[in-house]
Amino acid sequence: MVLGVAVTAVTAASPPPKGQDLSIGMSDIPKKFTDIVPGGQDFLRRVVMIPMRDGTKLNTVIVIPKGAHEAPILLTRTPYNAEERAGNARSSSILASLPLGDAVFAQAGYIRVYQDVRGKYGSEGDYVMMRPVRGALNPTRVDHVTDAWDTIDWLVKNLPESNGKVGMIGSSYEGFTAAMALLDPHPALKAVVPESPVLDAYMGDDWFHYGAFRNLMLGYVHMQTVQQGPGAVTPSDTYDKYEEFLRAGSTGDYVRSRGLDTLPFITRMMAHPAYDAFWQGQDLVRLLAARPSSVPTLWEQGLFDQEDMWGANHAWLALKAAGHSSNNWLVMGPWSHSQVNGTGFAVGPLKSEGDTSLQYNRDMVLPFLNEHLRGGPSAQLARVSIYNTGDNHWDHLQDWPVACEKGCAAGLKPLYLGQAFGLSFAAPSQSQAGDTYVSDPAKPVPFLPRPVLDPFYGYGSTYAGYKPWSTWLLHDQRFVDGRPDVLTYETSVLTSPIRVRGIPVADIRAITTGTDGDFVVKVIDVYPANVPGDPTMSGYEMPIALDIFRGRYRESFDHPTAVPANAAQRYRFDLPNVNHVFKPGHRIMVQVQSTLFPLYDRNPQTFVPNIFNAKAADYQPANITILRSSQQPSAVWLPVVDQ
Ligand code: PG9
Repeated sequence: MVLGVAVTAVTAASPPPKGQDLSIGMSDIPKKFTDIVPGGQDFLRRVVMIPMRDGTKLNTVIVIPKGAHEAPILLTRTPYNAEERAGNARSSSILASLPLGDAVFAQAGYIRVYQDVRGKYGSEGDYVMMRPVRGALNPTRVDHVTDAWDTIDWLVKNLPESNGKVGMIGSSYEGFTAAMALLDPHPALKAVVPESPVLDAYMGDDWFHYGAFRNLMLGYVHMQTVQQGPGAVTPSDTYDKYEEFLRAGSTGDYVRSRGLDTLPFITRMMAHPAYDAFWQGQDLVRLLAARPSSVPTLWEQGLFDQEDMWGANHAWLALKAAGHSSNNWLVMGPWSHSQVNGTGFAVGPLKSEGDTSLQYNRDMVLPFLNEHLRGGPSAQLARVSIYNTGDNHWDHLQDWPVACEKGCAAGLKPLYLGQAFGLSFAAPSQSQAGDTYVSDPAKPVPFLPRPVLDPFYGYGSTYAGYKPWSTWLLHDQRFVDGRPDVLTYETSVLTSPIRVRGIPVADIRAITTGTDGDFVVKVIDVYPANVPGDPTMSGYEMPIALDIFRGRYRESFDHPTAVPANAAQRYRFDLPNVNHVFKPGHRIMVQVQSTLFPLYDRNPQTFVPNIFNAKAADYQPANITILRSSQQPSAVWLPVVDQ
């Protein structure tokens, strides 16, 4: 019984008058619906499955300008969903359809192709994270070298609109697949543009930096490898990744507690904490230098790439050392990771003169592709183009670095850590000098102000226009320079400019009471206390180069050794490229610390065989003394140039 509800009987009445039918059908979804794009489309979009030599078919989206004839092809091989990467299929114009970074190629009439790598999204086959080249690490018959070859072969035979010439382009993972094609290029592959390519993920790209593991990339592996399509964010009960990773214990404990040890690539990384044959065998920098191609290649590197700071510039240097500079060019711009695909007016607080991403795509990449895929005219590119982040313009150079240890136009100049936390180009004269801090793994130094959010998701990637992850390398370091475990050295206010153009080298001598430990070194441009017209930059401590080095690898990356407690040791490592001017009124600052958490895993500071599996008792505070005596000087070697 339903109390208080009047129930009216519904009776089968006579049908309503014509035009007033109130009844609903069985389904509002028609069996077939074809979109009508008003005004039609100025491009054709074909989605095809291209067969590879082992029979596996790869999902490929081909966007062809209507009426194309003798058009060059630009190919990107992606793990990020070709159908999405190729833009909006329902736009009326190719320009609105393709992603922003493709605009200049669309305008120039290129055929644009995006393909899912095997095992991802619409492609058949098995997905292997950064599938290594065939051989010891990859027993199958296929890799990105063969897949690129087979794809190009199919494209030139099946696209009557094309001129039979193919270029490859792509950033990050897509840069890696582009670079892979160079190991055995198809004869129709006429030019390649690897952009922030992941080439050595141990030394300075995504997974490790000089042996320190990048915790925050675990979420990326989770998303990429839980399933063929888009994956999910790692479940979390804690807003602040700092707190979450700290509470978990070791990185291995974090992984196991979330079931991530069932993801094969994560277990492979954990099984290879050192730079052993596993990492060396997939170091594309050395593979490319050992098998250099003659394909014209334009390497692109962001100067503030928070993910892949290593690949492009090291490939260029290695190919130059192998005698192959004549078909290799290098562009280094004021960009965070993959910013060349968006707009380039600024990176963090550093504003550029105009849209540097557009300048790069329009004035460098397009002429380069036109020269090699269309037969000219000559792009007249300088061998190296690098943005000058001090003077705010492009510098076009015939070589890089301009200043280096030997064989360059200028040498490196040591800027010594000095007494009273000063910095000086004069060598120290005191003996026994040093500065001590306690590095406590229970209180690691954050790499961004807390809360530190997931970099690839929600507010951690963008919050009210602020992009914490993509600009962290430029974050104002005032948030840590008062910490007792961060040593901050600085020059007095500069009265004349100091120009740096090359690769600074951190050269730290230190004593620790522990048996392992990390060193983070930052070179910072300190703005004047008052910047008229731009108060947000007043006193800003802007890093221009920083990195982390894991102490156990100071003698060898493949054979780690315990750091002898209480004995002076030297830690020497290259920092990222700089082309900068420290201006009058500014100061140069160097900071030294031992943690950069939770981006990098904590070193327990007790030598253990595998840091991924360190136990709670292994995490011990250590007294670290940075030496700055005449016998044991610490310095950052700067690539100082006159002009
Ligand atoms: N940096 C991303 C990546 C992560 C891991 C491996 C390869 C690439 C990317 O942007 O693609």
